[in-house]
Amino acid sequence: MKRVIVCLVLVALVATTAFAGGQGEEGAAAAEETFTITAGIGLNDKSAQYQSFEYFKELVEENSDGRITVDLYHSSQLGDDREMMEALQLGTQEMTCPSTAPIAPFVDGYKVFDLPFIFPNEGAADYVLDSEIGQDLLDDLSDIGIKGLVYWENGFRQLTNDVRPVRTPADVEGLKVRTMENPIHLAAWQTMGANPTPMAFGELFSALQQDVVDGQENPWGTIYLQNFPEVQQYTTNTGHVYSPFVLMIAQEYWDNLPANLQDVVMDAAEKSRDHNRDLNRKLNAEYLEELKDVMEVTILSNEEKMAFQEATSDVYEQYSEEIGADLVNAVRAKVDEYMAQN
Ligand code: TK8
Repeated sequence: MKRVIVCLVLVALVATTAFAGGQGEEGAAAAEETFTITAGIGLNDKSAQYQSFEYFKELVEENSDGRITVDLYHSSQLGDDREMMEALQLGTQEMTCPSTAPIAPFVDGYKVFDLPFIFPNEGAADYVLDSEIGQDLLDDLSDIGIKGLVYWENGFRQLTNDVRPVRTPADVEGLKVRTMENPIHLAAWQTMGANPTPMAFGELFSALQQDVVDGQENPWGTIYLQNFPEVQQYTTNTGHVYSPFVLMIAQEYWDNLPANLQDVVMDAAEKSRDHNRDLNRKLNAEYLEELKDVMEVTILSNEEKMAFQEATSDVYEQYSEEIGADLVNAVRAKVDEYMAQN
């Protein structure tokens, strides 16, 4: 009997050691698993957005001890904003950073950022985007298989065209303006008498070059770095919409990252957000000065800007219901809160 018990104890010991060892081997393998993030954007490699992604890459690769590699692609090499979002949904790409406008057809609430003049300045935009309002919209992306990490900045959008100088809404009459693929942008230019055409960003330069469209609207840095002055003669500081970018990752890919690596990615996202905003604002101001040497730049007075705000005010009524009056009012209240403090 004693011999049987000794044998049983020995078998149990061997089994435990084998299991523990196996568990240890499995645990060690998981701790060494490596990950590759393929990330694409539409702007080129001189943009503040790409430089911010390079900073994000540096932080992630360093703080994951090399367990995560980030491969970056720019200039719509992997597709336009909508196509890259669809690639995240399909699992064929891990990250992208579109403007919020092309997100709106996927998630209604994002249309609130397309309401003309809803943000009076960058500080108010930051205050809303980094509040629970912005976080709720980031969380809403999980409904379409995407995790929204943080907001970066595209910036205030300025009109360019190659037909005439624009100083009043009447000057926009009949202009074929390319817009992002978003109904509110179309409505805003239509209400001013323009002839807007939705188009992916990657097709824009050749459309301007071939006069398929007369004009477009983007922040100063994009206008300068995408060489639009080669095909556009006039620009005006309309500042009609503030465009956020959303730094996003495929939800399934995020869910499969170990918790400590999720922390590394989120930390890098937050640090690169702050870096991006500072850099983007600095470069947009610098590029406006550069543009004054190569384009006819019309600088509107506050009163003249107000004329564009009044000319597009109908768009609010037209879309507040669709977006949800609660969300529109919440954003406006948050903006008022910021303006009252600053
Ligand atoms: C780049 C676009 C671009 C946007 C546009 O991917 O489409 O005009 O302003 O920055 O997101």
